[in-house]
Amino acid sequence: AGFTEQQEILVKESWETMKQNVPELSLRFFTTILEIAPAAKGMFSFLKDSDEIPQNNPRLKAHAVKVFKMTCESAVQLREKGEVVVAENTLKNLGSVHLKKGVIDPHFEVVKEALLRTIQEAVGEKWSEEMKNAWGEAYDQLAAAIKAEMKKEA
Ligand code: HEM
Ligand code: ISQ
Repeated sequence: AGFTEQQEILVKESWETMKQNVPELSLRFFTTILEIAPAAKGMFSFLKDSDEIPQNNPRLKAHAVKVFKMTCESAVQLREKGEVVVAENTLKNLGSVHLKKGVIDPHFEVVKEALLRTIQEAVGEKWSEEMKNAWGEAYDQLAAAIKAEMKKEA
């Protein structure tokens, strides 16, 4: 059973709510990634030289939002086409950036877990198993595309 309209709606609606609070959302996302994998800190250029996660850092916010937006777009494509298609240039860039930074497969599980926990906190009572599966599936398919590109370039 492919990605359903209901799943797409769950992803889109929760993102509409979450994006009204980008500063807090991006900070939570990042904090959670580092809680799960403290060693990931050194990978991010905007964190390297600070003791704590910088509040209100525009680059951090922009990056975090991109990850959410791309996962959201991935959900739309899954429903429309049954697969995730990332624009060729974007995918190439993502592949090479992540490869260069030393990202490996298990890191994708860390980011997934952090993404889901951040959403859970943000939406509160609206959180459900269905919402978790919808975001999780959209993320997994997007991650698979990036991983495949990384392998092509390695
Ligand atoms: C950079 C998205 C997974 C670590 C980026 C950028 C995007 C992005 C859009 C900016 C690329 C650019 O600068 O042109 C995603 C998405 C992911 C994902 C959509 C999963 C579906 C991961 C994972 C890690 C990671 C698993 C490992 C912890 C990084 C790092 C950078 C980066 C270190 C460079 C940040 C810097 O400029 O210092 N990612 N990413 N990403 N990502 Fe990811
Ligand atoms: C880049 N790639 C994956 C996850 C991220 C989280 C916050 C900021 C940038 C990111």
